[in-house]
Amino acid sequence: VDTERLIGENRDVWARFVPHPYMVKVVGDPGSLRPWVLEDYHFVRGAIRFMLALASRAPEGHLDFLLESTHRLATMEVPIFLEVSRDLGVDLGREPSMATVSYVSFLNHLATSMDFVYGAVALFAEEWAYYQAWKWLSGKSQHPVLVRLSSHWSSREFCEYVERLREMVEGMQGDQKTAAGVFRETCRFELLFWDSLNGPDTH
Ligand code: MP5
Repeated sequence: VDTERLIGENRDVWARFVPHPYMVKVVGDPGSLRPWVLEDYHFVRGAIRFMLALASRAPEGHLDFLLESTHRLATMEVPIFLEVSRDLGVDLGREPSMATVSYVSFLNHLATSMDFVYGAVALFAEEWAYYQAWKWLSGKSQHPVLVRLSSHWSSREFCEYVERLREMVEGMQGDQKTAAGVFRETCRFELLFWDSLNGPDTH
């Protein structure tokens, strides 16, 4: 699968969330990050299940990488949400928006009913999207919560992880047209996720 092409074909979508107007708002007013904390906590809990489902179908050579990646979410990212929710006073027990629910069920659907390569394409797309979004924010605010978050998703380690995902997808056989459809839908879900943070659904 040609990842350069996947990225190139979706520049219109990237342009709408790097930077997203919500991110721009957060730089000026870090308190407006509260709905994101709730939504992304639920997204990450769902992403853990997605990655486990994907791992269960992984070719032998990619199994350990997927398990390590899932473990990283559970042990490194989930604690960030617990910490940030305390700092900003967010109740993580509230229910997520339908944008988050549908994004997660889309990912789980891919992992359980399509060939491994297409789930891997979606995983690459969502991680790449986050790397781009938080790299944009990096250095733009001194607020400790924003520094904490952007230093995680724009770190060198995270960048290397996204590159490993890209290499995995690049090295796999798959139908480029189907991969392009999955990649684009994932990018559009990512955009919907950010858009909904500005909307009434999450409040
Ligand atoms: C990611 C995320 C990155 N946390 N939230 C959204 C909406 N998209 C992508 O994924 P991960 O697995 O948390 O690094």
